[in-house]
Order: sequence, then C-alpha cells, then structure tokens
Amino acid sequence: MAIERTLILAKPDAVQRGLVGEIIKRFEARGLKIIGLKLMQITKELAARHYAAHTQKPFYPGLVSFMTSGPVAAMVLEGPKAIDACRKVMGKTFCTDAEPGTIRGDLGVSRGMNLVHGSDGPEAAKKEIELFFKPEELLEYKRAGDAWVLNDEDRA
Ligand code: DAT
Ligand code: MG
Repeated sequence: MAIERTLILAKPDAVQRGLVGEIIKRFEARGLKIIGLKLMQITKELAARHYAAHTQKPFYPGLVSFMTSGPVAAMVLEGPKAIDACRKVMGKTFCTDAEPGTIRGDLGVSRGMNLVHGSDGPEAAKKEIELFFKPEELLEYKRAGDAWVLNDEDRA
C-alpha cells in the first residue's frame, strides 16, 4: 500500500474555537504520523496559490478572506493512503452534509467555516506541501508505537 503524505490545515475557525488539539487528536488516533507542524498566518498571496483551482468560483473572495482572517495550524501527515484516510476523517465539504464521526460532522454547522483542509489527491498534496513547508521542516523519524500501527504489508 502506498505511504502518502498530505497537507492538513486546521483553519482560522478551528484555532479561534480552541479545536486544534481535538482535530490533531483525530488524525493521530487513526495512526497517521505528524511529520510537519506549525502555527502560521496565511497571506493573500499564499491563499491565492493554495486555492488557484477555485479562482473563478463565486465563493472565492469569501474563502480567501476567511483563510487569511487569523492563524491556521498547518501540518503534514503521513501514512498508508493518507490522502483519502484524512479526507474521510474530515467528512464532506459542508459541515451541514458531513456525517457524525467526522471532524466537520461532529464539530461544525457551517458551509464555509468547515474547520479543516486536506489535500484532495497526490498532485495537490505535493503542490500544497511545497507551498506550506520547507523541506527541512519535514522530519523523518521512527515512532515507538509504529510497529503496532503498520505491519509489513502496509509498508510494502
Ligand atoms: P474541500 O475543502 O472539501 O476540499 P473544496 O476544495 O471544493 O472543498 O472547496 C474549498 C473550500 O471552499 C471549502 O472547504 C469550503 C469552500 N467552498 C467550497 N464550495 C463552496 C460553495 N459552493 N459555497 C461556499 N463555500 C464553498
Ligand atoms: Mg479542496
């Protein structure tokens, strides 16, 4: 199974509501490994590059304004099929549609203020990780518990 990396952002609403720990906890509990983590302020330029695919959408100005309205907690997570695994932990885009048991389904009721971002595919993940993290900010290390999270088949 492919070991992937994905970019996750706990968005400004999550930081303001004190939900960063709760959000990280859910990814960590699933077994995903944190290899990069920082609190940062997204600039308009970074938001524009990150959401380049959405430039023409009607919700784009509001999205950029929201994403730059306060600090975010940015992280890179690693694990087998990490991109899809994280999207499942996050739930559907609008909190109103997201299933209970997901971050968006348990913690929010808004459409736009949906607490968390996660890369939606391998190309996006590569681009977004490079946008938010310098190579030296990503750490390779072994966790003591990894032998109980991944077996040889998972790593192959
Ligand atoms: P996701 O964040 O689930 O990957 P997306 O990439 O399609 O969703 O959109 C990026 C963000 O833009 C999303 O988290 C919330 C906002 N958004 C998307 N579609 C929207 C819409 N129709 N109206 C308002 N906000 C929207
Ligand atoms: Mg997206």
